[in-house]
Amino acid sequence: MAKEPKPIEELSIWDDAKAMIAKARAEGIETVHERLAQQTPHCKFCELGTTCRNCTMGPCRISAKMPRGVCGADADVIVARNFGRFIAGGSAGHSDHGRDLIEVLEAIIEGETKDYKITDEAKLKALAAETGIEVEGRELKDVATDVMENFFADFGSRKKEISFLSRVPQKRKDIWAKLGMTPRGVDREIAEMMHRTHMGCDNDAPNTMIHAARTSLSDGWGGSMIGTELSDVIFGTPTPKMSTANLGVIKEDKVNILVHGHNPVVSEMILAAARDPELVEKAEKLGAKGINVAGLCCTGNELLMRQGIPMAGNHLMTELAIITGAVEAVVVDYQCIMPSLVQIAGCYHTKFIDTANKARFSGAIHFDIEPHNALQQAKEIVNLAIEGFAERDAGRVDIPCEPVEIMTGFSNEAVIAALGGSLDPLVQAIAAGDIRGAVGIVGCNNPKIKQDSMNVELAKELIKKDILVLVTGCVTTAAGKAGLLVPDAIEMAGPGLKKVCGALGIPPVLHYGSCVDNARILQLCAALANALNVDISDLPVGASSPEWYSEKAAAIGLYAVASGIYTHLGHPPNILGSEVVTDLATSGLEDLVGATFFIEPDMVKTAEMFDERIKAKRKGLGLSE
Ligand code: BF8
Ligand code: SF4
Repeated sequence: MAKEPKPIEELSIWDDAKAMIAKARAEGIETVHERLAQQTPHCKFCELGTTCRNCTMGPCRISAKMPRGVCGADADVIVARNFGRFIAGGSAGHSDHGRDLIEVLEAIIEGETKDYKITDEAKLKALAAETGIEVEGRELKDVATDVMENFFADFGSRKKEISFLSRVPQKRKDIWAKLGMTPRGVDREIAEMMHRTHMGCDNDAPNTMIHAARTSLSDGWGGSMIGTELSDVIFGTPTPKMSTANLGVIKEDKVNILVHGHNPVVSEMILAAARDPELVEKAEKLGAKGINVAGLCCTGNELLMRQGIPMAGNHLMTELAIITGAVEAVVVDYQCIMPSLVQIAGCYHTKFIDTANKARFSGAIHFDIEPHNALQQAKEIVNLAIEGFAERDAGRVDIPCEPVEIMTGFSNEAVIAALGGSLDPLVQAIAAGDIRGAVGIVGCNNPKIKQDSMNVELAKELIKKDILVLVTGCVTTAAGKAGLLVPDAIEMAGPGLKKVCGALGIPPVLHYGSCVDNARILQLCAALANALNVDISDLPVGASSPEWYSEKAAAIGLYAVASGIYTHLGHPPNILGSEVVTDLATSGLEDLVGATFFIEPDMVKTAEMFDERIKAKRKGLGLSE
């Protein structure tokens, strides 16, 4: 018998979400919330992390009565192995995305594409110089070739360490070297994680956890950082700009195309095609007032940061956006795309289009977007969307709200430019206590949690305490819808933040990009630590992922901790079946890497924990309150 899903009021803090969940239920369309009810209660063994399917002597489940699997592995070994593979999955996602950017750079260099180009030459040269490549007196193409080869090598096994370790404070590198945690090639760490967790390899839980941390570091300082930096080189480094967010960005009188996924390689081309005068004219001939491209999830963040394209929603809004009935096409690349979108699109005139061979969806229209054919394929996709406009059923359209304003585009380069060319004013504001510290709130929605309740509450609690907040990923839309991403939000902040952000005309919550762009936050922390000649773990900073769900979010959390950043999670990963692993994650890592995870579902308490930590770190640096 079908289980009752939760009442709508308990599912989201947003009116647009609640209106669309109600519409879905009225129209008999199933969403993530109904499916969660069906899946609840979840398997206790899986929740604790004590199931193992790594060989066919099993599968095995560990309990007090059955303390060892068939091979003899105990709960500690099994939990650590499962967590290690979880981290490898997340690191692989971000990093394979980063590799795709190197391949686009390669296509540009080799003249295989005219659709992409090097947009930020200065940034390319700066990256080259930072990673030890000669720039002076050389052709741009030669510099670009060396950058490309260097980054490709960062994925392999020939390097002792990845290139961007040049950014890491020496004290941090010494800690990693001592623990055997220095990230080498990205693919190497991920492959080694899979090897170690094969039956009969790494059967010492703490040792497996150290390699999990190393794997995540290869993502944060490797794959993700390469993804962010090359996206800036190819599509431009973000600068501050205004945009809008929520389902109100979908326009009743326009052809609406939603881009969803992560990699700007696809969404930038869809945007370029949507601006093609011939296609705009065709849309107008068919009765539309133009073509509207809006973003979902992280590829939305990428377009928002660089092009100011509006944001329709985050993870739990992706199904609901289609339920407006006004979406002609959802164009996806990869990651965090619920397969259910194909079925929901099928309930309307919406075309669901996938574009990557590594992320295909049964029932979708498939286009293979490659560097050599990207714009032409994108134009065909936009054309399909335009033709779909005539099929829209006006009687089923409901766009539930007006959009809210947001400010975006805070790359480190933009922040430094706004500060007059160096980080010194930021360091001074921290020293003076106007900005007491900073916390990055990152990650997802999870249907187990009332959508965005924790993301928004934590941001509000922190800025009240003069703690600057940086947001990425799906927290962006949450903060934006709550009115936190506009300069007026200083009214919700403490006096110090109000003074500093007011003087700069910026919000107290800064949009720092997509999930791979957490690399920007790592870079900022490293630069601050270097400016103060301390380690990252000495800084009054923290990280949080209140509503996380994905392997990628876990990898982000772990690379933050391994980089020395105290990190909050709103709910635990599936590790509680091992005391050894849980204790290591929540306390033991402090002695090893100078930071731990803490798990706390209450956001007022979470903000207090960050406050305490920041107080202690300020004291350690000799700064007054
Ligand atoms: O990489 S925040 S739900 S969309 S995993 Fe996914 Fe989480 Fe959103 Fe972006 Ni990140
Ligand atoms: Fe069971 Fe060991 Fe095989 Fe895992 S590796 S399924 S614990 S026998």
